[in-house]
Amino acid sequence: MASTILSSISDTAKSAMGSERSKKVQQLAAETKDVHDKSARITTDYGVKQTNTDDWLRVATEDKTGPSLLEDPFAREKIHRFDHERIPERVVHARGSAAFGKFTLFESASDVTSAGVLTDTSRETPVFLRFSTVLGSRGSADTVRDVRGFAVKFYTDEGNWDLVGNNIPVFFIQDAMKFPDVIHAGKPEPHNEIPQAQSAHNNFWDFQYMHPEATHMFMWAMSDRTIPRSYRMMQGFGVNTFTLINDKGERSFVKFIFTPELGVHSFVWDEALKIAGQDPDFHRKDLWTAIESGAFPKWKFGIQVIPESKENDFDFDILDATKVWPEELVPIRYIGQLELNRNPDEFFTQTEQVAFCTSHIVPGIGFSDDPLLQGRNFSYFDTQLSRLGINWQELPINRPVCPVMNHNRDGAMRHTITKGKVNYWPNRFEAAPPAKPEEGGYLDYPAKIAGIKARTRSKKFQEHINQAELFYNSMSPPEKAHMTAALGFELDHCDDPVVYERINSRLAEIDLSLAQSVAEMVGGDIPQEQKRPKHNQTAKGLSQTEYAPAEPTIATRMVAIIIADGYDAIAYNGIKAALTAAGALPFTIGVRRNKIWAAGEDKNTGKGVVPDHHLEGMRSTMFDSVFVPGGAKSIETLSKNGRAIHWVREAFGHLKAIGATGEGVKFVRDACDLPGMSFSTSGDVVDSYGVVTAAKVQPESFKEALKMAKGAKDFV
Ligand code: HDD
Repeated sequence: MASTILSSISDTAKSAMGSERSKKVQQLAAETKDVHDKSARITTDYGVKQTNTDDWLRVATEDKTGPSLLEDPFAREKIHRFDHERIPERVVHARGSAAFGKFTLFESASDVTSAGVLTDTSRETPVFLRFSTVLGSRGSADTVRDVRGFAVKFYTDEGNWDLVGNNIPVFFIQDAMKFPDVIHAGKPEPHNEIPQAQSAHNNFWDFQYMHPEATHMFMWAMSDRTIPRSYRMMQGFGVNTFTLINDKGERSFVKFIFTPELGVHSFVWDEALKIAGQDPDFHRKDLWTAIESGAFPKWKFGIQVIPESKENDFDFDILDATKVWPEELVPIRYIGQLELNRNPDEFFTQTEQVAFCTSHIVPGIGFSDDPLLQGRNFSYFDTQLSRLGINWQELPINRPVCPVMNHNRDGAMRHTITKGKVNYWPNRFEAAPPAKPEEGGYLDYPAKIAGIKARTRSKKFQEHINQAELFYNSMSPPEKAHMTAALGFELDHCDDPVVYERINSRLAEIDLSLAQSVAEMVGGDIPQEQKRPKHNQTAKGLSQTEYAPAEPTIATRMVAIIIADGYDAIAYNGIKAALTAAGALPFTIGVRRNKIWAAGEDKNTGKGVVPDHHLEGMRSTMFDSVFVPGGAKSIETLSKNGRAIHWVREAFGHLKAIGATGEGVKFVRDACDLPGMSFSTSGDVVDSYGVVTAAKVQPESFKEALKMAKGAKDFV
């Protein structure tokens, strides 16, 4: 599908993309070669032009092919390079896709931090953002139920700041030392390497039960957040507690949040399941094509700040990564915007080789004693060694845009050549001294520490269920229904009764009716009592229904217009033009990909329409909406086509906006005529459950229904 969208990109969008040349993009340009350069010729890696790269040098006669010669340096180099192409994939978050962009501020946070990137409103800080799934390997599918990574590298004037977050604000564990356990339990099981990219298996759920601290996070994992419609429609959270230090040397605790301009939207589970097979690259393509077409995704950037003096004012520990800071207690202050506006030039050297480290912070930002963050600060740095080698920070994508100078030297694949007679400090030349604070040197906050050396966590780290209940209570009824179904699906894939029975009992600590519904579905004793008194509180900002965009929009939404010979050209062209004008992406789906002819169109003089796809090549799951224009002959053909009927029925089942005109109205009604379903037929426009049909084209009503696509989904 990507290629079709790309071919329709306007020149304006292309030139807008070309103009996005941040400091980082310019730096990379100097390192970039263009394979399409007409003067380029194939050379060996050592620069010798080659005349033949297809035939190994061998001893041969006209009628006999003799042995290949080991002496052929060209053949050996080519095979040798190929043999070593792979590097270890990331041990988690192996599958991802990324883009370049910029970060700008509309409000300075100088009251709480001295960091230039968070105070200088005139700056444009280049960023590289990598999205990922967690559990699957590099070749797994995009739309599986999983947490999504949201890792941002800010190339600031004071050095790289890496904010390595997720699309969920909490985590499974409190202490980094448990990370290998939680990941081993989630990844394919060790004896048979099954299942791939799934949390629906015994070991994952066994771990969840054994670690009550994971309860809050597994409730998020069972929510719609883990089946996002698009990377462009997810929030991003730094998760861990960091600190900010201002010019006066005052310190506060902080959490970082990104909220998408397009709102937070998800698939329904059946769509996600099907797309995983139908188009495993769905999210990757979605991001790529949105950026290529000039529809740059944007997020508001916010901070939640707690002054040091209030550190102990909460009934949870603010350093516990399994807890959110409810917005009623700590409001989000939105101060900036992140925009993605440029796709990478090459996947491996950029998206694969980018390496993030939570330990990479810049002056004005600090760590906290969050025990998960402390361990992460060791792990990321360490993992890059096995993935990329000791000089990984010299790789183009990882290099800062500000000067780098120090006395670190050598190591495999060192690129930088540092001139001079000394490689240590202090030295007799005073060469490359440390920076003074007034020169922008990083100042460690002089925190007072006292305690007993022990393997323990503080008392407030012991409570695990309050926020799990808070999250569940805060869901809308459809979101609760989706969570119940998600738990039903996941535990159905666990065949060890002890696993699902224990989870049923854990759920009874959160909400008895949830536990009962799940137990009913998955088996085991039905819990009979609420195992912990409920607090019945809710908090804002947890339900994704709260993140509808301020201005509802259909921009970048994909609409399939289904036609066969004899379609109504006025209705077809009308809806296509209206959708395009509103920034949506209409696609023509024909009964074949060869030309389709409109009603009354003369095949000798007419142009016909070449559809983007045919009905068997795509599925309704890949679109946000389906539209069927009238035309007696077209509808007669479609009515006899099982796949066409399935398209509409399936879109209806997935609660998508469906539109039709003229004869298409009856076709849609018949296809959607499910038991218990009724349509209001008053007036011209029929509008029920997101289905809009009209005798004539009614683009406005259809667009409204499409804007409400998520609203329609809320009827489940
Ligand atoms: Fe992690 C990768 C996010 C806890 C150890 N993590 C990784 C990536 C993201 C996160 C988005 C992919 C980065 C990329 O695109 O290259 N991780 C998180 C979040 C966590 C978290 C939000 C909880 C707050 N991680 C965590 C812990 C540890 C790790 C506690 C180890 C103690 N994470 C890693 C890693 C990875 C990684 C093994 C694999 C590849 C990499 O680092 O660069 O070191």
